[in-house]
Amino acid sequence: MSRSGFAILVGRPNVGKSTLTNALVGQPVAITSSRPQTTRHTIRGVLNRGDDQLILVDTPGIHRPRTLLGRRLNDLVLTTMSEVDVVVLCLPADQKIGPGDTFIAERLLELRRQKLVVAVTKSDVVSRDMIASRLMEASRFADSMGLQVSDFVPVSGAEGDNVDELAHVLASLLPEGPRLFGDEITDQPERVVVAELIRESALERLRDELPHSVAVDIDEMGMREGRRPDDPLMDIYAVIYVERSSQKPIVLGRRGEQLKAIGAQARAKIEALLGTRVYLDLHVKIAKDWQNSPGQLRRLGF
Ligand SMILES: Nc1nc2c(ncn2[C@@H]2O[C@H](COP(=O)(O)OP(=O)(O)OP(=O)(O)O)[C@@H](O)[C@H]2O)c(=O)[nH]1
Ligand SMILES: [Mg+2]
Repeated sequence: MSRSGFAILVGRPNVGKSTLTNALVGQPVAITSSRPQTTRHTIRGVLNRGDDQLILVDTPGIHRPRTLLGRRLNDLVLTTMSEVDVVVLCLPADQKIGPGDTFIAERLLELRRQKLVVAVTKSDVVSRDMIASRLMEASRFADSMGLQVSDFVPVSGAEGDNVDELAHVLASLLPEGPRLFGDEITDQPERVVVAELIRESALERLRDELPHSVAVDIDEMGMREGRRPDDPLMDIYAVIYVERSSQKPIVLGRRGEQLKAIGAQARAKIEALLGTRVYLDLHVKIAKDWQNSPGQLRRLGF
């Protein structure tokens, strides 16, 4: 009998959840960056293993919220956790377990039905001995919290180490049942993926606190009419929103060079994803204090 179901990856910001999700799926479905709080949605990626189907749910890092957006994202993760089959708590191998993990573990105690797996992530950045002691530490932590853990798996999403083993462990914990998804690898609409790729390019280029202030919205997206069938072109009109007027010139850069570079980088990624040439029209606008404004959050899809 085949197994199918959902496994959610949870943990503090920046512990490697999205990198691991992409590694498990085998293709990028979630953007990643060195900045904490990169992921802002629950993102589903599908892995078919023989007859089994494992649906991974990447989530925003759970953190002490400083904005309305932060509170919404925490609530989103906590609600989504109660709807899946397996919860994967991600603890990075290069950091000690701390109060942020305790906060998450307390939420896990409230779950009834879900199986729990601990992934010790970023295993490539520490020695074998260190991995062993992290696994022990994680096991003591789970005991002290009163958490029942089905398995502890060291893994590196970046290097691919032990990713298949983790997939095997997760699939074995799923309920029996037929596939829930067809051939798609993610449930995200194309325009969401495109907006995320633009935001990823902005995150890579912008410094300091600015990445948190950026949101991307697609105004319009469609094939250009009147093109030869063998040379299609997609038009994409997108807006990068910042929170304050002082941030706009930073995103634009001198003579608009920063924005141009963000656009060029994003366009290459979008063309690779969609397999067609793209005309990307990017503008910067101010959505005043959007992370704390219910109206702006709604408009931006939160
Ligand atoms: N060396 C190493 N780096 C990793 C690994 N996984 C993630 N990283 C790096 O850690 C940083 C954060 O990775 P993400 O996958 O974006 O982390 P996340 O948990 O999704 O972060 P949020 O979405 O902000 O909660 C990025 O710079 C990654 O390149 C890993 O297995 N090994
Ligand atoms: Mg992420």
